Amino acid sequence: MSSANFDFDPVNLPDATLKSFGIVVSDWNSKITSNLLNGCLEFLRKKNVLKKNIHITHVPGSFELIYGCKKMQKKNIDVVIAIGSVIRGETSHFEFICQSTTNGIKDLNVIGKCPVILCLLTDNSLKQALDRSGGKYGNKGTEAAIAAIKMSII
Ligand code: DLZ
Repeated sequence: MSSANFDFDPVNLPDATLKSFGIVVSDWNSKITSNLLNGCLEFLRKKNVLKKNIHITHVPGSFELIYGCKKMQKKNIDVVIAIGSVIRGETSHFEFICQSTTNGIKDLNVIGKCPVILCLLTDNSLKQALDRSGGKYGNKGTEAAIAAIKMSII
């Protein structure tokens, strides 16, 4: 686990054995997003979520997570998880992508038929992103899986 953040305490989680999860993964900064995906999958499997109940789709960049998650919500799925990594460059693109993606996912949580967990790393550097995707600050993909399991019974 990443830190002393007890909101993501993996103990006392509901039974999600028969729940279904859709994971939409952005391929931009794929080294980071594949680490996040692995952390997420490892935890879901550790909690006995069946392989056949985990559906994975890839999209080109974080901005496309919105559409990917919208499509995923229409399937027979209990919780969707959006995985992306935005790393600050020298333009304002960073803010645009972070804000629009976050807002889009928020809208899906308001109008869609199942919750969407936001696992969007927004970092200043590649090193920071590595630290949070399986490095010294743990793996935010694992935290997303914990949040998803909690939301699967709501
Ligand atoms: C264009 C762009 C840039 C500059 N940076 C990132 C990034 O750090 N992380 C990310 O996930 N996507 C980035 N993108 C791509 C956009 O998300 C999107 O794929 C394109 O603008 C095409 O719609």
